[in-house]
Amino acid sequence: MAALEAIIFDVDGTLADTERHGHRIAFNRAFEQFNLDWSWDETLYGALLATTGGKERIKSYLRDYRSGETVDDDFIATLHQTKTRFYLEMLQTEGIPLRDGVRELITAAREANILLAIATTTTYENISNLLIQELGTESIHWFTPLAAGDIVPHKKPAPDIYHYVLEHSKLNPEHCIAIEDSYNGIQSSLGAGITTVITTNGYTEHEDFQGAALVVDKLGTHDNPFRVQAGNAHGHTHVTLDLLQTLLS
Ligand code: XBP
Ligand code: MG
Repeated sequence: MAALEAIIFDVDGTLADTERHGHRIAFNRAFEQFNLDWSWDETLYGALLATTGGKERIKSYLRDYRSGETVDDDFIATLHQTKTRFYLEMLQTEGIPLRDGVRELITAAREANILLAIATTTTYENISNLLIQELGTESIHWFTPLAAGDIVPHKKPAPDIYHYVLEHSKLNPEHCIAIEDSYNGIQSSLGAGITTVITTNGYTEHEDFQGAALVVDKLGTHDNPFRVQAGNAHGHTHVTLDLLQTLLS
């Protein structure tokens, strides 16, 4: 039996529901700021999520929906910096809460000396500020490494970001569990050989999660149990360290 040594969390859609009312709004505010007549409604944004990474998402939008319009990479980078500024402003003024059960699982892992790490496509400041806002200033040091954004050449679904985490923590994938919310996320974690639990959200609930150890609608808590969408929860009502250990065995 492989002992559970680490939990590696995705961020967007997993730790918090950041996409629909967070990133999407920030992109639209940036487009307005630059007087662009681009507007991403909730449905269009769902389709655009097929591409991970904000700069990459803007490029795929131009390619697929605005043929004939060309902008250079420097402009996209500037536009994206503005989007990040709006996103951070939203985090500070409105806040984006952690999903049900996230705080409890992180607390339990810390008490049991299970290593915590982050493997995300989003910009570093987006995750560091979310953590500070929701879990306090010290919490950015709880995750080693906190791997984010352009730190690797290829974003999810490539496995690079999980390989980075494994390399930097000197962990063997057999002892890790990844928690993800999307098709692109699980392609990335499974690509690095890591057992993966999926916690779905409105944008991802109908995606293909072939290969997941378990698919649930939230991590859940004792009082707010998850709904199992695929896999065997072994009698558990929410995601606990015991359940994660059982899924590794
Ligand atoms: C998350 C993303 C991110 C955010 C935007 O993917 O794709 O791009 O939507 O973040 P995952 P940035 O949850 O699979 O890591 O604009 O900072 O890139
Ligand atoms: Mg995600």
